[in-house]
Amino acid sequence: MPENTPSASELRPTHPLALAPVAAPPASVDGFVRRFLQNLNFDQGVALSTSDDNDRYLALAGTVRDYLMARWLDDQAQQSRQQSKTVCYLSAEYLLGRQLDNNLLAARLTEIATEALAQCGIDIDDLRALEIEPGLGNGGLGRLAACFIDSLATMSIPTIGYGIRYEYGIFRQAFADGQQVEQPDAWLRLGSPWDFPHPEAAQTISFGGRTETYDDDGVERTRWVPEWNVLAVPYNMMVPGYHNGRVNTLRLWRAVATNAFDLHTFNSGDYVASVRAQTFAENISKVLYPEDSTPQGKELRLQQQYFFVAASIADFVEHVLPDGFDLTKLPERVIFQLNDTHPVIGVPELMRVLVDEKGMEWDAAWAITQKCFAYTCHTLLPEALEVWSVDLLGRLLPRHLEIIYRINDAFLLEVRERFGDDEMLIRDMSIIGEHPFRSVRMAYLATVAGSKVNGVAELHSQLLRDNVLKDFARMWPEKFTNVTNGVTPRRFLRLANPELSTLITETLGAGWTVDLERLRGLEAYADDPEFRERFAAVKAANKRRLSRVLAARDGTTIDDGHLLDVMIKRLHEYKRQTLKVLHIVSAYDEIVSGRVPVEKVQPRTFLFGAKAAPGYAMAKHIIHLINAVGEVVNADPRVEGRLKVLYPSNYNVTLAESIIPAADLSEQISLAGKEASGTGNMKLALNGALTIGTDDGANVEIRQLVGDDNFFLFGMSEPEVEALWAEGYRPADFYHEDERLRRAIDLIAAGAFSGGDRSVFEPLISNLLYDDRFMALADFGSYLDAQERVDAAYADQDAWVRSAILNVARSGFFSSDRAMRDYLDRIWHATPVH
Ligand code: 26V
Repeated sequence: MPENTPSASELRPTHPLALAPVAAPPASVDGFVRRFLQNLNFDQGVALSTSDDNDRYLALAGTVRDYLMARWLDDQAQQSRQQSKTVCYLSAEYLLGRQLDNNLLAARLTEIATEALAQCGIDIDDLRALEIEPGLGNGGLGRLAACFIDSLATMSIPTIGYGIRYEYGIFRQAFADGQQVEQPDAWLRLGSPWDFPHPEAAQTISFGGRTETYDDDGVERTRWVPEWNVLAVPYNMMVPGYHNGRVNTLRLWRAVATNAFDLHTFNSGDYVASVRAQTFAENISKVLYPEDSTPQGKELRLQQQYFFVAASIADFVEHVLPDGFDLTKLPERVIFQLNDTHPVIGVPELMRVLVDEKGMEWDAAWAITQKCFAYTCHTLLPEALEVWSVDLLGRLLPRHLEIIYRINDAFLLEVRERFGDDEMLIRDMSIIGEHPFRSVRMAYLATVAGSKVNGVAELHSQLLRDNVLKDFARMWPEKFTNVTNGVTPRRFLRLANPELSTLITETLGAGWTVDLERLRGLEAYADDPEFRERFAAVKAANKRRLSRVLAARDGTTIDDGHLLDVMIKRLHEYKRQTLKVLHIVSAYDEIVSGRVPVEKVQPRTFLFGAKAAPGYAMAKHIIHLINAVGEVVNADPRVEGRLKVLYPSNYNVTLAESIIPAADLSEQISLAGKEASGTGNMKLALNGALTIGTDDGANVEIRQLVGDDNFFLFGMSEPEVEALWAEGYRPADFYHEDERLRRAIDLIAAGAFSGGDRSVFEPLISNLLYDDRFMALADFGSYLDAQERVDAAYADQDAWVRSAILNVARSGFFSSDRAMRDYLDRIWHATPVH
């Protein structure tokens, strides 16, 4: 290179175009067509005439992205300039659902894009159908994270969602002979137009090794000497706000082997072993763990957790904060929200960064750390509370274990000061548990470290304070708060239910999409015959739409006049899909035994959607039973098609968007005190389904809001559940005392749904009769009575539609926008930046 040629980094742009900010393409049909064809030609490398649907989908996605890009670049630049606080949502899961429609809607491009493609001879619906949803979550917790980032963008809150870019998301479910089989979810197979890799912003994440102390100018300090590391490469996704021009960022990390990886093996000549070791490192972001309640203590899972949290903290400190930022001011600039315990290893990580890397005093670092984290708990099941064996944690993250010990020592001193030397209490509250093995209790660590701890519905937060975390609540009552969950009205009403949305907008005006309390205005129309008729017509149209979707994928249909009764959620014993099956079997038994004349039966379609964790044997038996019952009931001529059981496989966000608007009845039948909140319950009520439910999770608040007349309550309350346990629960007693229950169970046990083979469902039956941890039998009678009330209510269509309208009108509270306002007021104290 000649001496005086400037290096690339010294070059400064002089061309006027290079100085101007990026501009969005013109928001017109012509502008869209031009950009779309450009993307097709130059990005996909095909002509319109030779392109296939996937090329076109990718070009369309690219075009939408181009429109959002200017705002995104702007908002990212602003993020590092501004002095305001950023919400960093740390979540191992984001169950996003399809992106295309949401992004078109947010950018007000739906009509333009539809028309532009039509002018290119393309039906946009054909392309919509191609998108594989990123299923980077298990269920409620992951979907909640997706709703929250949508609301935060819509409310112009500076936010970064941090998580993991799993190469394989939640497995695809198929059925073979009625039993679940899992298939890998290769969602990236056809390209991923919605994210951008940024290898230049990669972080090196270390593992293993040992710690050592050293002398730093007379001060003894500790450092971590790790054994191996992996690169975390960020992939950025756009999170556009609704009609506000804001685009926030979801930053998902992918594990890539470092070049320096295992140089030792490499140099020793074992090239193949060294390459194999690299793939080992890349396994970290390979697959989402499909268990959603029983942590298995698997090393790879802990690697995932540390991997994404360490990368996120480093990213924020090094790339988002300005150079030379005074870290004592960190709490003014960030709140790290811990979505359950999965990111809690971030607590000792931030301590390590502040103390070991930045040279801060322990106490100062701890004061900062406590202000920077807040913790949301999403469960009540004791077996779902995550613990890591000290052994494993010490091996993988030796420095973090030391830090956790020191946090615990200081904390237990505080406990002694407060409550005296009560050794039982010390043992109960210690972050380190001793039985059945020495372990770190992550929920306790989060509670000790967090500025706030919240549950996700009123009842859940109450039970956290009274049971699960009661000693901590006694120590720090002001730390505990509630934020009832919410769902985004953009995806789950505006997009999923366009006809109802149109009806609402015609009735109330357009503002409801960002101010859901306005739905209250519909109350005035609940008694208006014309409005009722239109509302009922929308529901009927949505049922026909769902019927077409099911026909296309499974060849099943929903018949006119059927009450659509849906139970859509993960398969778990506490959610009690079994109770639902027992109801179906009982209704079937009434018909075939001639006790109820078939023409008296209210036609109903029972629709299930549920995946079971692959290792959860009992859940898999229940899936098998649902399918087996469906096969018999659907085929029995004596039923005359009045009962129908549908179980479309692979329930996901996309399918939910078809089912929810069509539903009449929402099954929320968990044992009281077990479902932290539920969010499907909110989506269904918001779309005009009536709930049959226990007093559990957010059902409590739904019932309070919609009113007892518009909700079918049944079952024991949480205190009644406690009382029955205390008294000694014997499920077989209920079996003997309730004839309908006995007949239903006997029918299954006799092999009526297994070709006469009594062994098939034996494990399930004995579990119910002799264990029944979730008291399905105790609530059965009350459940059946409530179902009779449902049938009676449905017979009066006018009254039913009225109730459905009132459910919509009174569900505004369940917007995730409201939930975000609650987090902002009670926990985050961040403000919008417009
Ligand atoms: C737990 C685990 C355990 C280890 C393996 C992987 C894994 C993945 C996820 C989870 C979280 C389960 C907790 C959860 O999803 N809770 C649900 O959170 C919803 C949102 O707050 C709430 O509506 C549901 O009631 C609650 O069950």
